[in-house]
Amino acid sequence: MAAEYRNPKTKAGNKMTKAQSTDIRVALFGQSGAGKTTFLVSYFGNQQRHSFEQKHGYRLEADDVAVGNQLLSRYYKMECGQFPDGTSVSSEYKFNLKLAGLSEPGLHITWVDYPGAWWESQPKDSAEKTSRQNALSGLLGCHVGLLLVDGMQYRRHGLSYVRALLDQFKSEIRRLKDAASKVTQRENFPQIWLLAISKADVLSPGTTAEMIGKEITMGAADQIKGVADALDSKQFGHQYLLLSSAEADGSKVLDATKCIGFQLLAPIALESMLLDAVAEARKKENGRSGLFAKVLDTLSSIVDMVDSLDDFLPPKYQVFTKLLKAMSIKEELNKGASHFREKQAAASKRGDIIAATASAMKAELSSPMARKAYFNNQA
Ligand SMILES: Nc1nc2c(ncn2[C@@H]2O[C@H](COP(=O)(O)OP(=O)(O)O)[C@@H](O)[C@H]2O)c(=O)[nH]1
Ligand SMILES: [Mg+2]
Repeated sequence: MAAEYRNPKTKAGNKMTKAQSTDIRVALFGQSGAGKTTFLVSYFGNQQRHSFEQKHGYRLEADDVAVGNQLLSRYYKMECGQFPDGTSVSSEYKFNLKLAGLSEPGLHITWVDYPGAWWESQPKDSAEKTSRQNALSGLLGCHVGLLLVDGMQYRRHGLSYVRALLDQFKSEIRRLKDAASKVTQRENFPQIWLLAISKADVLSPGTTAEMIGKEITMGAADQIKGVADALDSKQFGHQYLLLSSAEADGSKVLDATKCIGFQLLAPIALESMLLDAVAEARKKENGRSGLFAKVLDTLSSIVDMVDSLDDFLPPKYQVFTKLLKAMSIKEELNKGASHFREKQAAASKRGDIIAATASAMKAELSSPMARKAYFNNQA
């Protein structure tokens, strides 16, 4: 990984077209049946709704209209009680986050779905082998990895399920790394990881991400370390998120609009990138003045330091410099969501897309949903 950081002057942002700027790439992993397909359908379906925009001040649109329509028709089936049919192909889904009152998207979010069935079997023919290779190159370069922990299995089998899942995931990561080393010169797996408990609607009421996060951190410490080592990521196992795509009763959807955790993903990803940059700066400056690390560490007063911040961001984060800087201006999250939504509206009025996006993200992080559904055991 270190080699990637050696030339901080390479400003990836200069080469990017507008559409590619600030595209958060998230890799979605989970065994088959864990809820990936349903998640992607509901993620888009719920966040493109008019009532969502009214409340949150932004909405998602699909970058490709045809893909959006296809996801929507599956979402409307969910509204009629039906979970989407399974799929076994890997796909990329690109969404634009549109802030109310602004015509350009503030952020792009691309999901790379990696079929769980691929963990469990060898490619059945050369076509599948090729599509696995393509999926692999899509995974490389993702900023964030999300591993789904099936909430239903967790409720039934507890930690023994989690331990087995993590061991299986470790083996899959090792296989992927071997495959990646054959096609590219260096692997570039995400460094930031979230463990997401899917189907959170089936957990007993009152369950929080903190409760589950602490249980897994203690009860599966050895398996977490195994995956972290395989990924070469110190981050793995620190962040936990509750996700639910709908309220359901067995295989019937009761309410497709009752989802949990979705709107936290983009802000958590951005905040994690910022903290990752802090850690990187600290490593680099070890034994030197430590000025930049200190400045970043307080997450404050870096208003005039955009270019300097750039020097400390790994190239794949550099397109986010301005947005990360706006996110980092210290402002207590306990000011509450409505404070940040007002700031978002004011920024939109000025046409300041970066400030508006940062405020929209901070509103989510300071919401009651974040306190219930998100836990970082390092914070
Ligand atoms: N209660 C509940 N069940 C879910 C949820 N998401 C998925 N499921 C169930 O899990 C099954 C498998 O989900 P699917 O998205 O196809 O999993 P995938 O194989 O990971 O893509 C669905 O058919 C539903 O029965 C959820 O949010 N809540
Ligand atoms: Mg699926």
